[in-house]
Amino acid sequence: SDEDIKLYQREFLEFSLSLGVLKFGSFVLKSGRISPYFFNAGLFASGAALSKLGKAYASTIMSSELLAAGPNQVNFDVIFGPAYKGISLGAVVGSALYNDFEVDVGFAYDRKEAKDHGEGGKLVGTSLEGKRVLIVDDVITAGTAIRESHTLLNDVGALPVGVVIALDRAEIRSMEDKISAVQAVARDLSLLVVSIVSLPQLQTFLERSPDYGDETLEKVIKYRNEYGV
Ligand code: OMP
Repeated sequence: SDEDIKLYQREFLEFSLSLGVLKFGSFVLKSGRISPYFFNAGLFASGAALSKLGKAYASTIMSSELLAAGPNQVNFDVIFGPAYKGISLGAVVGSALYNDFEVDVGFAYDRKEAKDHGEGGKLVGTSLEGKRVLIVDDVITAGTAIRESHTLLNDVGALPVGVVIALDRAEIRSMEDKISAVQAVARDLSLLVVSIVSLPQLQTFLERSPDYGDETLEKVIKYRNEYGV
């Protein structure tokens, strides 16, 4: 592969494999495509796993164009975690940004259903009105969930500036539309999308880690040739 990988990206892939978050085999995706690998972020399911996950997201943010001028400045005010998976992800990312980089941004999330008592409303956390917002999610394949968050944020007067995800599967949308969901989100919604790792980096990782076998690498290359951007 032509895609280089950084130390924290290699460590993230090793750690995901050790937890069974990243698996090789044969998996049917939401899209119906049959993939030789699958990433199940729901298996980051312990204090240690969540802590390391938050650190990997924070490192990605702090080595991306989400940085602003000035020491440890970012170009967003609030992290938004879409229900359900984004809620815990957003919380650990916000916590890691503070612990590792002394960046203190707000945090908010949505409910799937409105409440009829207590704090009420669909949104919980810091106010989003007039704020620059970073959306935190796990995997983007087709990008459906991101578009919903974008609409919701616009409706409350927030300015979505970017998306951070763990894995960009970097697959073409269709034979007629050979850009990825991430590229389409960047183009249609003017959002900067950054990921801890992407499919080309997974290939590089496998090329440098013979332990996972030639067969796995070959299947990933074949899948990338068929569906990769
Ligand atoms: P989109 O919302 O279409 O971008 O697809 C992302 C969703 O696909 C994730 O939130 C999962 O439900 C699922 N998924 C994974 O979690 N991991 C994968 O490796 C692949 C998928 C998928 O089905 O494409």
